[in-house]
Amino acid sequence: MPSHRTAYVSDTAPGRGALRAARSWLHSDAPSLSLNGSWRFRLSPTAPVTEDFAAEGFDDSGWNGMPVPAHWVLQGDGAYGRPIYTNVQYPFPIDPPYVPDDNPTGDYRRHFDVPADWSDAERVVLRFDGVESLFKVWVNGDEIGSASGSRLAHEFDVTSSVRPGDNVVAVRVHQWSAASYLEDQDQWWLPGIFRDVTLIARPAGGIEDLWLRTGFDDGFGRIDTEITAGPDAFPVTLRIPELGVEQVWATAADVAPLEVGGVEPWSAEQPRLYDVTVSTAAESIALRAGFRTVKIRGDRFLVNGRRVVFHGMNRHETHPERGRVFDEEHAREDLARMKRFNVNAIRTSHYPPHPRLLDLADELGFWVILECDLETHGFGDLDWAGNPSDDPAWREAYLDRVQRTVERDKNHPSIVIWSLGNEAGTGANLAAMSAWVHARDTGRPVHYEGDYAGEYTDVYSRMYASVLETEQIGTDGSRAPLMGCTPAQGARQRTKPFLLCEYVHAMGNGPGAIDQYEALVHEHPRLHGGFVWEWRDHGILATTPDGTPYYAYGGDFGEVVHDGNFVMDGMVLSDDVPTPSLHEFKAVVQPVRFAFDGDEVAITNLRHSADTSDLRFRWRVEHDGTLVDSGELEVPVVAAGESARVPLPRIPVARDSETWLTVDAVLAAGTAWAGEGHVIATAQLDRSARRPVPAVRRETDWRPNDGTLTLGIAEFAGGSLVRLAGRDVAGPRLELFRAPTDNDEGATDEVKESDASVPGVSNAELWRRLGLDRLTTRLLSVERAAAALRTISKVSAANSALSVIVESVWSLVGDELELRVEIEPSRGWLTVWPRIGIRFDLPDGAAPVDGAEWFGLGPLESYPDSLRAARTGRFSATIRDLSVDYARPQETGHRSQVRELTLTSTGAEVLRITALPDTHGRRPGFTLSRHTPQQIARAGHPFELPDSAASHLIVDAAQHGLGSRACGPDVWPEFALRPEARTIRLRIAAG
Ligand code: IPT
Repeated sequence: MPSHRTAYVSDTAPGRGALRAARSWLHSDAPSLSLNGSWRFRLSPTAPVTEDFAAEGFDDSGWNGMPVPAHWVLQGDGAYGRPIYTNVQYPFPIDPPYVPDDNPTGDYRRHFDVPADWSDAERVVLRFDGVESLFKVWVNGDEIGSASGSRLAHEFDVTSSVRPGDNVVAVRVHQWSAASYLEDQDQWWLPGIFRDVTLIARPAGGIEDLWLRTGFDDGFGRIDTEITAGPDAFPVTLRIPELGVEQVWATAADVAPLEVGGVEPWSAEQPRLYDVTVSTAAESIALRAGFRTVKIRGDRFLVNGRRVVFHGMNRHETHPERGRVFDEEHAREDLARMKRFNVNAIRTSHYPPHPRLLDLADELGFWVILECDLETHGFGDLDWAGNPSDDPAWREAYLDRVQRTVERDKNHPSIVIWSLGNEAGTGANLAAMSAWVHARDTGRPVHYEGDYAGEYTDVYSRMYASVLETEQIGTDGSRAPLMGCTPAQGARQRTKPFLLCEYVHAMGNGPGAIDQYEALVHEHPRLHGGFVWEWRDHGILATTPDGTPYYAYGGDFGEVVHDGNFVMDGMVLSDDVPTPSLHEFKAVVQPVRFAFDGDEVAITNLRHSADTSDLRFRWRVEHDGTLVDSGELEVPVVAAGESARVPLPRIPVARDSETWLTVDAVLAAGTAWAGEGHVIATAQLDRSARRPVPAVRRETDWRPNDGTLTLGIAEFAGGSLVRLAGRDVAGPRLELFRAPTDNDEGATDEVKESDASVPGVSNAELWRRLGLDRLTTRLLSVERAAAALRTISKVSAANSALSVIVESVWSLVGDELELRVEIEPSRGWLTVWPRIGIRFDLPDGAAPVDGAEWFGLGPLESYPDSLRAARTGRFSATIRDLSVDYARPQETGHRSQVRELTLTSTGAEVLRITALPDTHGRRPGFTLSRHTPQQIARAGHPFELPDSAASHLIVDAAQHGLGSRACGPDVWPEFALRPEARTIRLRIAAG
């Protein structure tokens, strides 16, 4: 039976006791004392019935140490339980507001010394910046109060309980509480005191709260100051030394808006900040103000009068060892990385981050959608029955959450939109939150995606809308109904600015089609871009029993319910490595665009407001990837939204090789986030002279043969290749399978973009049903001619009548070996195929292949719907670096449009392969890996891949696109690979 003492865990009220009103997180010179550090800690599997641990004299000598801030499940190597990952599901019965008796509860205690001179303080405040999920506080045995709202700040008045010298604080933290129903975000459940704990002396005559509402209009800055302070705080002085401002207000009644001339505006591109101090005799507050005005005019979202396009990321607070514990250095580096990849916006999904993150966003420059800590997604599976969002019993909790969100961060110029939360259905409590925000802050609009009908929000927002649907939203003429809207509501939504709060799901290898969304933004000004789901993988560093480190995902900690690797959907891997998709994003959204036209290039500046005076423009010419000339383009300064045409340099065109011009826009000087020369935009121009493709030589003297022979460097036995240049090689065999990507495994119902897909059934499942991962071969014929060998095989899978006929012709052309493979499917194949390739297996042996050099697209992997970051050039990589370490192994490493490929062993050339275009001019791609697709498909984590020193080369006539179907649209038809006849032609030589 739960005791009355623990009944409060099911209390829907957000807090009790001496909890104080929310206020800004300010940099003040008032004395404070960090209570971070080692606390005494005890974990109980259920909420203990007694609170005796809170008594001053309680003996905690038998307890262990626990760092604050930390999540207890990430400490002590499992001694304090394990993390749980769920996306939509609640990891406890849906029985609101109750939670199970099995409710891990952490009791924390520590001593602290209050300095003697704090006795002047008018008040002493104990602040918690983040505790998951409900906690109760005692000081020197006095019960102070309780609070919930894990990612929100809570301050308690502890004035009457603290004393100079030694004090004891005790905190009881429950992993589960009524509040857990409001915190069903797609992430790990990580209990504990995970943000700072601070004791603050509030001076008499100090500034309780401060809000500088800034604006910018035509060179003038505006500051509308709200000071929350007693009459004894005045006079109050506001200083902005750089602008020569020194304003003294004698009384509260005198405080009035200021207008300041000669001000430079703040923007995400030019994050101009001014140091401001606001002081009384007792306290001085330091802020960094940015001047900007946020407005919605019609269906445009404007900052300083100019339309904003969000090239954003959804950012969770996650770290493989610390979880949601903030590390400023890491966060700064992470944000600098965003800037380097042309990210200009952050949605703080789905809760306020550590308050310092907003200081960094102000300073480095991001448009921020600051989201409240709220999600009740698990009620979606109940058709939203019982959803707290529409239940008056939870109204106070909802309002408390949004008040704590807005009040804490209201001073940040980077925050341009408030978001009520995520995936919480709809209802009166959300509408009440919005009404409160509108009344409190008239300077920023309100966002909430779940308000489909647009009843209480200012921007129209959707997640994972397809390209088609997004286009329909951008178009006035479209009659297409909008999701969740009556025609009238849809018409209202079309009067607002639109953004995709989540799009292009970056799980595993993918997403594709980022460029299609980007193109729409420039065609339909109502569309304001969006926020990729999501920035980082949330892997947790773990080790296998034999000590191999890996990044754990759902299920790796034995959770009862979990959502597997759905938490590994970032553009940055858990260990900070940017994935190819982030490079693709960078290339797609590059703020400077190039259009080649004859002997000129038009350079367009798509930035919000910054001109191009911070950039230089470099060019280089390469012949088959070898540099032949380079220089700088003379480009006048191009204002935001403008273009300039400049002449191209003279380009020496080669006769026997490809000629490519590359133009880069680079930073002319270092910034806070990148060094001088950092490339922000690139384009290439193909100036190659046309060269004939050697015609296929048709042999006429074919006659049956046993297929055991030598042709140049190739040795055959029974019609099969056994050696190339003296090295054992098996193959080539038809390979139609790729280790399914997370998008291939996606089974969304919505497949209207791809008629070859089946609603509710993943393509990977269709491929497995068809046996693409277990093809078998029957040799139909072997023939030879004077200097050629021809085999014809029929390839099919057990229990399938579908087949593919593969004709391979090996021939000597002069002293060059040519392989031509004609691949022709039977009738009746209905699905898309993952690839059409031929695979060569090079077993382990002396001098194993361990790298590749190629001329083609690179340097990173690319797929038909993700080609924008790839450029034509000459590249090399180790076999290891040709694959990306996705958290769940899957297809990786495909390099498109290869012309020449050299396999190497410790730098020495082993085999040289030249790929000839097919009759449509298409060139194959390749992957080179230690593992076959079948081996990769069987592994759930990288450590499950078998040790291998073999190498597997797959030359693909084509690969299927990537799409975003793990959570969103399937591959667009143009990039979907249909079973079709293909030809691969290779010239192969010894290294
Ligand atoms: C959407 C969620 O908002 C986000 O938190 C994340 O879970 C994402 O999906 C998938 O990774 S909700 C989904 C039902 C579209």
